[in-house]
Amino acid sequence: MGLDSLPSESSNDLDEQIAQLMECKPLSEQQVRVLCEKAREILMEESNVQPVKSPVTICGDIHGQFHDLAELFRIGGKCPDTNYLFMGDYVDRGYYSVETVTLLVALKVRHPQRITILRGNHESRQITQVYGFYDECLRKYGNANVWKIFTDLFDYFPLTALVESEIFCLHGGLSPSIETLDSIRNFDRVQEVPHEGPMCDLLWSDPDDRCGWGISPRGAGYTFGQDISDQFNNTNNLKLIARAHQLVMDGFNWAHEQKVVTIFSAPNYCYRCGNMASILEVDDCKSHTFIQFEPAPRRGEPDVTRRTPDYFL
Ligand SMILES: [Mn+2]
Repeated sequence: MGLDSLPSESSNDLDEQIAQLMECKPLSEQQVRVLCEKAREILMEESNVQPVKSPVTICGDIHGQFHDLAELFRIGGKCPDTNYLFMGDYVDRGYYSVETVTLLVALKVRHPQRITILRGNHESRQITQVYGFYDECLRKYGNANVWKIFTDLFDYFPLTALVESEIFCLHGGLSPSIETLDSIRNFDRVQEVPHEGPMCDLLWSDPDDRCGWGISPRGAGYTFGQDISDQFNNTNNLKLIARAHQLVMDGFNWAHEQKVVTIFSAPNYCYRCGNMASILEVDDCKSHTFIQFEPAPRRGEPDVTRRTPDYFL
């Protein structure tokens, strides 16, 4: 083996860090700082509508459920053997937001062409101070530095992705201020998620059975009906909108005559909702397969209500 085929020192370090993170052990503050500087350089070059090629596996909310993310990789294949597109909400709610988001960012830095990580409404300074990530950083690091480093990085996460020019992927949904993908490409995303406006809507909106735009019960974003989805898909030559953001009991849920799908990848959400999780595999031929999965076993955390998935027997 020639010298030039040996892994560089930094990719070696990074592989060691990824191995450590896969064991659910957080990095040091200094390691997080260096990692996020590298991640920022990669993410700032990505588009607000980041192009993605198939095959790719599309995933929804994770919410700090680290062991279930590890399960997702066992079922869907390791990165970079499988290409991944994550649609946001890595942090808050679960107990391992630090390990979860650090692992995903480390994979992004190690395999930038193999994994796409979009921004969810929880990748925000304001939301993480209410729903757990801020407190978890304080608990695990003794200060808020790591929280500051990650929330500064979240400003650079792309807002949406476009798989093979036909599947539009984002965390929340559509916006009355956005008609075309080009208009999304044109705005400056590097900022805290605003309380209103197009960037807010992309991360907060939900599809609805009612036509037209509706007031969202969430207090941010809108609800949008099938007429809105049809119009947006026609204008932009899209076949499907894939989004996350809502708990769905089967892990995926079709809406708007299969022009919109919700994907949720946190099984037994908040360790008590009893839902399945799923991921969507889009293969070379652009055909779609949903893979459902149940919670990972947690050593030392007996749970008599959990069913053991077949693949563990
Ligand atoms: Mn969300």
